[in-house]
Amino acid sequence: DPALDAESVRERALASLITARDRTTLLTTCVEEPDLIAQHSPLMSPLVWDLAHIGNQEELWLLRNVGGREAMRPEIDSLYDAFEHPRAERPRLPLLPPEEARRYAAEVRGRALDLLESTAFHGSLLTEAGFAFGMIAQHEQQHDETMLITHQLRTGPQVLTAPDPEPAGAFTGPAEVLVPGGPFTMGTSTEPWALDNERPAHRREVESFWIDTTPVTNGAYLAFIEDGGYDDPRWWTDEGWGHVRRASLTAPLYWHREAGQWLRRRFGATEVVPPDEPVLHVCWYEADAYARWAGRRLPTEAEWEKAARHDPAQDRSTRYPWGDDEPAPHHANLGQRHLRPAPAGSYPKGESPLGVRQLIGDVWEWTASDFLPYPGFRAFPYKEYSEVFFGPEYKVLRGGSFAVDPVACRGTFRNWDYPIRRQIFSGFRTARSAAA
Ligand code: AVJ
Ligand code: FE
Repeated sequence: DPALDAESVRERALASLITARDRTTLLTTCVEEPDLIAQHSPLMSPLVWDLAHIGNQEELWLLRNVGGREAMRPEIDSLYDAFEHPRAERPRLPLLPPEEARRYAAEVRGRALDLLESTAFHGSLLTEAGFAFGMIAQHEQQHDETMLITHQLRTGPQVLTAPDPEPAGAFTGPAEVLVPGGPFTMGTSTEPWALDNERPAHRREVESFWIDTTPVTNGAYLAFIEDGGYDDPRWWTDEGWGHVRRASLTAPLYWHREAGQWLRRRFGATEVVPPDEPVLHVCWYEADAYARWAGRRLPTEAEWEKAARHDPAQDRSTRYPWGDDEPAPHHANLGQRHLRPAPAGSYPKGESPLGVRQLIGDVWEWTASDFLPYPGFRAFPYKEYSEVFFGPEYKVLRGGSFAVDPVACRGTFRNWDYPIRRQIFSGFRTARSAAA
């Protein structure tokens, strides 16, 4: 029944937009005005920029492109165009003050919800199955993750709290899982809200490989540190070694050693580094060096996706490691429900058919792969979402972190960043080829 179908698209779009705005509101009301305007790191925008940029993208794609409306405030467009002003410059722009930014985003949202009521979800690629609404909900959630990164960079007392994940008890399963070689389907042509870089579905050949059952833990990473890993050029690529020396890296971001203990700062609190938790805030070079030290390597992006989506019993790729059902709290640590990764080995109900855990949620996982288009890629709806970033400067991350909302996370979702970045919620797992 197409009428019923349209109703469920409308409901999902509405629920996703509301969830995103609730999160945005929380992240931009838990600090006072000076903290919204300040730049907490040259790597990040002031929070008030993200807020108005969220509204501006929603106005651009929903009100103007889908709805055919005139620009509400054409004079502000260039301020919130991410390509016109690098992040470091944004605090010096004549940005809308917090109250005005909030009002603008709310006005756009009111009109977008009216438009949602009258939109037909067929007949145009942009509105097919509610794509533009889903894209905008994902965009807002991506900036909610960005804003959470800014909160973590910010110094000062704790303003965000959340319950901890359930304790897991030490993981006693096998350390690694064999993924059989052969072709599998990578990417998607059917996921309605998948973004352009996840498309189209295509066959990919992968040789047999072993992959870690869980992400690499703080405890395992500490063994690398204590073995002198940061001082030994054998484990690093030339570029990685240059970077680790120049930047004087000695441990993951936010860690420091005090009275013989490793401590970390997390959203304004200082705590002992928990050994069973997936390591967080490492750059690609650190992940790659650790893997080499462990006698292993990072998985390629295709290997990661095969581990996450290939179901040997059905001989097909599923949407998530646990199957096709939407993520629920028992599957994965997503949505800023917790403000940290869950211990390695958590979420047995979220494991893949082969038994790989925590592929979705907890930490973004660095892969060995550069960010490149799939065969048959077509930029949609704008080439600045993905196309302009394709190339060897960016490495792909997979799986999403605790900070990612389910709407912006699936087995096909691709993220990317520079190999030096570590303010993002990044960790990794390792692999090795099965052929001896
Ligand atoms: C996909 C996370 C790399 O934040 O730069 C937000 C997402 N694109 N606004 C980013 C995005 C446009 C993007 N990443
Ligand atoms: Fe954006």
